[in-house]
Amino acid sequence: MTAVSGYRQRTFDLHDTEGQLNALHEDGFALIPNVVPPHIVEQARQAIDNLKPFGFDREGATDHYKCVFNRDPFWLQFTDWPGIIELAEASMGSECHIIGQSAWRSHPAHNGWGPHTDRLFVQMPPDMCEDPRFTLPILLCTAHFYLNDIDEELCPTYVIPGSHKSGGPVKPDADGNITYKGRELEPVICKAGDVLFFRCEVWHSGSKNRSADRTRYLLQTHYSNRVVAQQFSPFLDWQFNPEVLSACSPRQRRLLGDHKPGAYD
Ligand SMILES: O=C(O)CCC(=O)C(=O)O
Repeated sequence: MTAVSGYRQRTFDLHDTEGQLNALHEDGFALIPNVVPPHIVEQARQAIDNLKPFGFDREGATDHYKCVFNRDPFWLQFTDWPGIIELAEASMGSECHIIGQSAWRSHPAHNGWGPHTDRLFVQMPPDMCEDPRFTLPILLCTAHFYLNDIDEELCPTYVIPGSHKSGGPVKPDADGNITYKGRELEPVICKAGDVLFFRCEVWHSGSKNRSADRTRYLLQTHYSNRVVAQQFSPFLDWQFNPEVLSACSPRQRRLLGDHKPGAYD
């Protein structure tokens, strides 16, 4: 763990896979500063500006483009970014793969508020989930690559540390407040190039863009254990882009689904 000033959550060195993995089990997420250098942050923002919507993409106050890895080999680097891929493999297995990759532009009218979990594979009482004899397996995670400095105005992601151990969905109390074990949703304030890697059961939310004229740029790479099916939009009409496939390293091909043959491997 590294103590970096200006962060509200604990942060981890990019290559501290063990510390990050422990954080996924304890807090439900790991915040990792200084992952993507400024020139690649800038290239990614420009590449998002050049995206054209198709299929289930949407544009408006929030522009949301799905499976961008299939549009240009540029995006492949965000599937196996050094340090991040080690955490994906340590948490979801050496045959883990991506189930999607989403690019966002959140303009001033964007309102992403809506506390949720991304997926609950099992539900159980909190005392069972919190029992130290039990470890909730990590099957699905998302890496947020932030492409701006994020402050309270620029739609930070919110998280409740430890809430993946609730064993269930987001549950407001009788007064409508959302807390878990006394902790509230807290904003992840961070820098351009930082990564928030979080598991699917943690209670989290997007939020409003309260700035006058700034747009948040975000890239999400969604990972899962191999047993979780890939969900590539536009689904039935999905076709791999040959230019992207031919640019892949063997590891990137595996992340796109080129696994060892065998249903249980
Ligand atoms: O916009 C954000 O920061 C959060 C996005 C989110 O919650 C999600 O994609 O599940």
